[in-house]
Amino acid sequence: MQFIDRAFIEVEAGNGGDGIVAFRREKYVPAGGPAGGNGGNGGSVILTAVEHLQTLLDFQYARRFKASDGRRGGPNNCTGASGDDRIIEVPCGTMVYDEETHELLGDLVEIGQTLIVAKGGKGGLGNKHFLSNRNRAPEYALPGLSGEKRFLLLELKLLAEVGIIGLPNAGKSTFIAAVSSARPKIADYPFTTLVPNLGVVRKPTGDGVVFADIPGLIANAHSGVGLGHDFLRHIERTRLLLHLIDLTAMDPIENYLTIQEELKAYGRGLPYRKQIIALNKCDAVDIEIENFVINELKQLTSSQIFTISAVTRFGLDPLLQTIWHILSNSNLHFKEDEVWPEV
Ligand SMILES: Nc1nc2c(ncn2[C@@H]2O[C@H](COP(=O)(O)OP(=O)(O)OP(=O)(O)O)[C@@H](O)[C@H]2O)c(=O)[nH]1
Ligand SMILES: [Mg+2]
Repeated sequence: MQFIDRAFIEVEAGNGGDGIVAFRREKYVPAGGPAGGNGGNGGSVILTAVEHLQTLLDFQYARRFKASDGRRGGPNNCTGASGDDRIIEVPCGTMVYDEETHELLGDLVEIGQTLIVAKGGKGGLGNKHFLSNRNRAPEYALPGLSGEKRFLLLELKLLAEVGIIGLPNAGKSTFIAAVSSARPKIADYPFTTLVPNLGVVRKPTGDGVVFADIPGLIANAHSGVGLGHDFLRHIERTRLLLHLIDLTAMDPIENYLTIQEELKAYGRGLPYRKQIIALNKCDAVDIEIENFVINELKQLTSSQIFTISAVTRFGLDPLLQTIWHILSNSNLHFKEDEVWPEV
């Protein structure tokens, strides 16, 4: 499912350094000519698309970016040092708009692609530049020009990488609320979630991964029972399914099988998508029940099984660690042109 991530940032290029007025002062050269150097150019602010970012999360904290100013020119025709460019890394797919005019300044699609969003001011000319036959000793130089300053809107279409599936009431929304800043409705009745919620979960490396919490599936959802199964299209392009099972349910094993059946009925690759099973609400059941369910599930699937409590947060860290590990395996990348076998 697509979700638009937005960030507002302010970028300011460096000012050009001033040109200066100076004259050659050398022994035995009575009237040295003009020798004031030009100012250095200001640094520019440049966006560059990188592979290791997937969201615009970092811009919640850092919003203002300034490149450094050019230095003043020096005597003896020395040009001032140029200011350093300020490079800002953004994820591939970032669209860049001028916030005031709404003009699209660029779309950073490819890794390594760059876009100058604020151009550094040119350095001013020193008096040496104004030497002419009419004026052998110009007494003036130009100041450096100001660097450009802009407010930008960055937009990125995010794709959910992890889809959370399970029966109604399994705790899917509670889970996404526990691991992200998403605040979906949570209630102790089925079909609380009617439209998918997305949450961005931060990896230890700093970048975010998008999780999608979708409405609960029930038996025969594929024939329209409950909320039907159309919303599964929102997780068709995820790389991993997190299957939540309510340990307090009457028959957690049956519930597991129900969801597998519904994935098969939906097809389009979902039955073959890698799954991790999380047995939720372990805070509310005895360890014997937990062990029984784990043993039964092991007979049915080779998927990894975790025990968690979305409410007390028990077990969330090891589960997320495993998810990050799986996602770092590039073989799991969803391929745009993949043809799903009919099920
Ligand atoms: N004891 C306990 N209760 C939980 C846990 N996780 C969720 N719940 C409760 O289970 C109920 C259902 O939680 P939700 O997060 O709304 O479940 P859901 O899977 O999103 O449900 P639908 O949106 O209806 O599909 C709520 O009353 C939660 O407080 C848990 O780890 N332990
Ligand atoms: Mg829900």
